[in-house]
Amino acid sequence: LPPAPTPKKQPLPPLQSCPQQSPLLRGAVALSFPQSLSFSDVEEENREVLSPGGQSQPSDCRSTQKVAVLIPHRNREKHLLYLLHHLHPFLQRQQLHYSIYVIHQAGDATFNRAKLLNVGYLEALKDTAWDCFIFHDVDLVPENDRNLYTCDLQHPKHLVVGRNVTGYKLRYKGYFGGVTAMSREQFSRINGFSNSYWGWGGEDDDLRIRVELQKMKIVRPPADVARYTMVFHKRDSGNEINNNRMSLLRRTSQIWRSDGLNSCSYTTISTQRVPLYTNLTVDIGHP
Ligand code: UD2
Ligand code: MN
Repeated sequence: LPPAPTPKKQPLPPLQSCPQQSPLLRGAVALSFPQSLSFSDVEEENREVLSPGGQSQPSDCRSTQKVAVLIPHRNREKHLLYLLHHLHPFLQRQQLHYSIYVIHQAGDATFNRAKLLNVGYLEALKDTAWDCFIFHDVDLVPENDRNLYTCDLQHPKHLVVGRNVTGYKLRYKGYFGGVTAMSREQFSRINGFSNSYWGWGGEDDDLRIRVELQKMKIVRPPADVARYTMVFHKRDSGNEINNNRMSLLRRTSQIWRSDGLNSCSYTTISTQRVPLYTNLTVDIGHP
């Protein structure tokens, strides 16, 4: 008998780009925060779609951007749970190729949100050449899936116009806190965040100054879309108000070139690829 012909592997046709507007969007959705929700419930909800480390991509089209969501974290497990519960389906409805990174500050030295986000950017790029980064507070849950978690390639984007706790009004002109989206290139152009803001406040204004120094503008989605629910919390211990922030802010234009991504020193203690996210536990030092 002649040898059986080896079956030729049919090459898969290249995936088409996803449509400009995802057909899965629902607009404003009612958010729920069930008391009894657990991490295994949320894992179960997403079992079919997630790869380890909280990564997903649409199965039938190619996402226009690859997006890394970076969440600075310490001691806010319940907030993290609610955010993951809402964010995974939200990002999937937007047909994004994405991954969620939680950057966990080890130890009990003063918290440093901005430095953790720099670490997240540097570490996430070791996995994939992400196009777009979403810098995301753990306690803010987006209310409307037309608030797209993609980057504007011209200008940094501020995604939080309004929050339930402030009557859905922009806090002040130039406000740039909470959730922001910057392309890989935009963030590297401004040398990332400052590493020098220990404790609460100022780091978001510093980021705005860096953006303005590069002659970029801050763009925002329409107010009826850029709405968030902030899960109630008090000021954390270990994140006391930074009384030094005003004097730091006066020096941003002189020091941004040498204080940022290029001076961010830290030690990675562990990288865990759990089902819902990649957890980076890092020692970022102290003030
Ligand atoms: C505002 C900004 C926030 C940041 C902060 C000042 C909004 C919606 N948010 O948040 O982006 O500029 O002021 O630094 O305007 N965190 C922990 N554990 C801690 C402390 C902080 O995980 O012990 C993380 C967590 O992701 C939290 C974020 O840091 O959401 C900001 O801290 P916050 O929520 O206490 O500050 P808030 O709500 O005034
Ligand atoms: Mn908050």
